[in-house]
Amino acid sequence: MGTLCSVATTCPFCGVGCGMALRTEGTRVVGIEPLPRHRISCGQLCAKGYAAAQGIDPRDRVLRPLLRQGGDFCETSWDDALERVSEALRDAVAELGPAAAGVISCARATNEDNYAAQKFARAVLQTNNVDHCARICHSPSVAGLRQTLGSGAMTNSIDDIERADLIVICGCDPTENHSVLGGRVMAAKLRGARLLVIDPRKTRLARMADLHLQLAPGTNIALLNGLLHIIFARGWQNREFLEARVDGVEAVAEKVRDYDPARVEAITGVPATDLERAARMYTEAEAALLCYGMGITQHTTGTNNVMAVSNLVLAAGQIGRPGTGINPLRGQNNVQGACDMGALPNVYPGYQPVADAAVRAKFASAWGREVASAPGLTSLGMQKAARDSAFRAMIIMGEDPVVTDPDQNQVEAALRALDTLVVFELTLTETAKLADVVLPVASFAEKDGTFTNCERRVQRVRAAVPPPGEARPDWWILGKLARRVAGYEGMAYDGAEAIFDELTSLTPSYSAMSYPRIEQRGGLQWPCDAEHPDGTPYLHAGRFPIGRARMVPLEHQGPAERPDSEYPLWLTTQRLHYHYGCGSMTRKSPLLERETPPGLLFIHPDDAATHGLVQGGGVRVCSRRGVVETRALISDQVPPGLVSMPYHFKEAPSNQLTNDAQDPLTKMPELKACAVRIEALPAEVAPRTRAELAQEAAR
Ligand SMILES: Nc1nc2c(c(=O)[nH]1)N[C@H]1C(S)=C(S)[C@@H](COP(=O)(O)OP(=O)(O)OC[C@H]3O[C@@H](n4cnc5c(=O)[nH]c(N)nc54)[C@H](O)[C@@H]3O)O[C@H]1N2
Ligand SMILES: Nc1nc2c(c(=O)[nH]1)N[C@H]1C(S)=C(S)[C@@H](COP(=O)(O)OP(=O)(O)OC[C@H]3O[C@@H](n4cnc5c(=O)[nH]c(N)nc54)[C@H](O)[C@@H]3O)O[C@H]1N2
Ligand code: SF4
Ligand SMILES: [Mo]
Repeated sequence: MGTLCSVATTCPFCGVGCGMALRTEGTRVVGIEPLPRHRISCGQLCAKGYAAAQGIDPRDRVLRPLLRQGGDFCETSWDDALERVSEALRDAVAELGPAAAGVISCARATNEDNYAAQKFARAVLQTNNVDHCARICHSPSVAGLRQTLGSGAMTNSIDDIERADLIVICGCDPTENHSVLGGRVMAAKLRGARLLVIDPRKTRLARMADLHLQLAPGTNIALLNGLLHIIFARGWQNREFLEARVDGVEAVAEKVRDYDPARVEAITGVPATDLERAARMYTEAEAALLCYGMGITQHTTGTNNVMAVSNLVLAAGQIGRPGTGINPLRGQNNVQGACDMGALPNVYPGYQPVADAAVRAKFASAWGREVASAPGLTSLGMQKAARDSAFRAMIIMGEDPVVTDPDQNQVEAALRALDTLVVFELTLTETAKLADVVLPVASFAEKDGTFTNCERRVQRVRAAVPPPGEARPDWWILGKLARRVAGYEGMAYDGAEAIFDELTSLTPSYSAMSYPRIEQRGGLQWPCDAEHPDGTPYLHAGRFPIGRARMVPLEHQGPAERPDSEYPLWLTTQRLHYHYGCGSMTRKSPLLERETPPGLLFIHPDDAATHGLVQGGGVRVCSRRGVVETRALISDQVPPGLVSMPYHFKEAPSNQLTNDAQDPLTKMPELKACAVRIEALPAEVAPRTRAELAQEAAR
């Protein structure tokens, strides 16, 4: 028996960033313990955190580089695999230019890995084709809040939940998805804070709330304009704040005149009296903390939805103080960091624009390589270009788009159309199964680095055990490829800290950070620079990064696809507490796996009765794009006319059905609203999995 050790690190699942200790025995992680003195989690973890060791168990991992041979994979050496990948990348670029290759980075990996991914795309492939899952997550927050406030991150800190007398939860479900943060919201409510929830579903917090505005899916702008209508009509706006710090107030006041409570009730289904109560609660609060999530961003109007939330926050002046703010709850453990590191097609690290020639010159000189000036393609843009034969080689560093991107059949068609698909993964996901080369990567427990949580806090990740088999950190692989593809030695790092030191020198908001300082301070929140050496717990205290904030007049538009006679129900998609993303890690835990069936459809009792569905009965769900069979979960969590599916289950993938119609500015697809029809399966027929349905279709 090896000696038991304990290594402090950060949870690899959601953006709360709980602290955990990995208990190791020899070269294995044998258990997870909470850290009682951790800055955020204070000794708590949710069920996923406790199951993290099972998610990375070596028995289920890719251990050696794999090469496709016909329908199978065979193991090969690193030397051979790296040579194949570099050859494919060189060929794609030689044939069609740098725009024919690209990298999908990973919001689950470290800042050091993400910095390396965008540097590889920009300095080695010389393209801005680099993107990651923020595209289909909070890209509208990055774009919308940059326009209105100058920064797209959470303005306040998780601790501010305790400083608010009103908490507004709009289009997010934190007890399930940011569980330790959600627990603090419940505690705040129990000690007397008021709670306002805006969500089409009756979430756990909606049931506890002082007021729940149960709006129809995709009617956010109408609802928020309706609240502003009341606020301006009653003179409840924060005049002093608006005069001192905000532009564009008049145009918005003018626009929202059209959104009287009766009209807004007709569009959203929310009673006019509740709108009035909500407007009063929000403007009367001493300190109102607003959190929002995917219910706001995952729409074809995502960026406008975000700006509509921002209008409300500014009108009430609920920003720039402790206990207030506009807080997009960033989802993945390191999605804030992946954005900060510039794993996006239009910005370098620290949101320095690709369009700015001085910025390009700064990076070209720091890296000693020419860089591309054209903005790159987004993740779905690269897929589209692949289907159009204009894009040839893709590296996917730890995402599972076959399960997690909208319109699964189109995603598969794009990945099959590539000359070469390279996937860096822990396990053989549905996406990895389509790859030409799979490269084994080290998990969070097997590498050093940092994650940036949702409140902009950069925290340490520490290697507790060696990677299993021949797995290596993502940055190591990219460094080796850089040498082979372009003879570039500028990525031959000897460890994660060297990368961190390089990235802080080029990312102004990280400039006063270092591993020792992060260690000393229990994490550092950006901006952390000469002016704020100890970091910044809340943003926009005296001024906005753009000087004065902007309010923007917006018109309600509604989802791209709506129910009709053929597809009469709304479908929305959601998460479940016990599973994470594509499920590739959480579904390896028998403890988590026993908590849910492998796929389900939430449906209201009235709709279930109309369709002859019984509790747990099989149901077929069809949209214009695909078919799924699963089991019904009859519940008043959803209102009549709306059904909801989680997206974690490859057996019953909701992304067979979803619509990839996109927000014009950010290319965010409409994952939260499309039209479906359902039919009950006969009692003796079990739902078929996606693989079974596909086999039958192929016959
Ligand atoms: N257990 C678990 N936790 C996770 C994840 C996971 O997969 N599993 N994923 C992580 C990631 S990547 C993310 S981004 C976060 C996401 O966390 P959340 O933002 O909480 O994500 P969702 O559950 O997808 O959607 C939130 C809510 O939006 C509501 N909604 C749908 N349409 C509308 C609308 O038009 N208006 C409004 N106001 N609300 C609407 C839904 O009913 C749902 O309750 O969670 C993170 N945490
Ligand atoms: N219908 C519907 N679809 C959705 C959503 C929705 O609400 N509804 N939400 C969307 C959102 S918000 C998001 S963020 C996406 C998430 O979509 P994905 O990013 O595809 O989801 P994850 O499950 O987080 O997949 C990450 C993969 O990274 C691997 N991984 C973990 N750590 C590392 C590492 O260090 N290096 C590497 N190379 N790999 C690693 C894991 O094994 C896992 O397979 O899904 C989106 N899809
Ligand atoms: S709340 Fe998020 S960070 Fe905390 S343990 Fe759960 S999954 Fe991990
Ligand atoms: Mo996300």
